[in-house]
Amino acid sequence: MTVADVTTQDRYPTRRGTESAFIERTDPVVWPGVRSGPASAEDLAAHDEKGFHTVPDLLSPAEVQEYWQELDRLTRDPEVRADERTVVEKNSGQVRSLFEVHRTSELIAGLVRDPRVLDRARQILGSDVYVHQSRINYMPGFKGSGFYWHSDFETWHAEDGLPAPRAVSMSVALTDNYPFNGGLMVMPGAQRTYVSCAGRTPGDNYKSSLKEQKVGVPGEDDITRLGYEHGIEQFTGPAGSALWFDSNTMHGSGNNITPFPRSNIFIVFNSVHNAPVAPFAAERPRPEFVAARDTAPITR
Ligand code: 6CS
Ligand code: FE
Repeated sequence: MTVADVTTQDRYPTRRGTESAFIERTDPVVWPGVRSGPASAEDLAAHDEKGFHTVPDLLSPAEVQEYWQELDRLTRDPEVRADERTVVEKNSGQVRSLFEVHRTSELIAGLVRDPRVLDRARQILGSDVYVHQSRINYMPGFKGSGFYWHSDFETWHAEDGLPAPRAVSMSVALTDNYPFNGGLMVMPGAQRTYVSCAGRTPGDNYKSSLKEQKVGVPGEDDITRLGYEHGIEQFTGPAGSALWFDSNTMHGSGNNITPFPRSNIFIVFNSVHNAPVAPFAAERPRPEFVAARDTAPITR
C-alpha cells in the first residue's frame, strides 16, 4: 500500500497540520455478531446511545482487596519502578501508571480472561478481541494531576494505527470514586463525533504524552461545542465498580487535591478485525507495551 492509498482510505484524518474539524462517525458503537454474554440489553442500549455504561459491582470487596495488594506490591518493587513501562508524575515523581500489567501480573492476566470481562468486551465489539493496552493508574491525593479532554481513539488511530473506533475500555475502580477526587468526566453521545485535531505528532511523543497530552487534544471551541450539545457526566461509585466506554468517548479528569487517592485498572480491548496498520499520523508505532501489535485473540 502506498502512502497515497492510506491517505485516501483514512476516514478519521487527524494531526495533518490543518485546522480541527468535526467528522461524523460512520462505524457502529455496539457491533453486531456476538449474541450472549453478561451485558444486558439495557447495558448495550446505554452504551450505544451514550458511549458508556457502568457495572456497579464488577469486583467483590474481597477481589478489590486482592487487586489493591497487587498494586501495592508492584508500586513498591524497585525493579518495577525502574522499568520503562512505569510512568511517573511530571512534578512529584510518584508512580502514575504501570503499563502492560496483563503481561506482568498473573492476577490481571486472569482478569482479562474472566468471563465477566472478556465476554462483555466481545459483546460490545461483536467479535473476538485482544488487549490493545492495559495499565494500572494511580492518582495520589493532593498532587494527582488529571488529563485534559481527549478521545483515546484519536491517539490510537494517529499513533498506533487502529483503523476504526472498534475498541472499548474498561476502567475498574480500586478506590471509591467521589465527585471530588479526580474522577473521569465523560460527554454522553459525543462518541459519534470524531474530532480531527490540529497540529502534528512530534517524534517519541508517548514519552511526554502519557504524563500530559498536548497533541491530539481538541481546541477549547470544540470542547465548548460538544459540552453544550451533550453535557457532562461523571463516573462515581464504590471500589469494585466498572466503567465501560467507547474508544471515541470524549473524556478528561481534573486534578486531585483531596487526601483520597484514586486508582483503577484500565484495560483496552480491540476487535481482531481492527488490527493495527501503520500509524495514520506518526513516524513510527509506539512501543508494544503502550500499544500491542500482537492481535491473537484472548481465550478463557
Ligand atoms: O496514550 C494513550 O494511549 C492514552 N493516554 C492518553 C493521555 N491519551 C490517549 C489515550 O487515552
Ligand atoms: Fe483517555
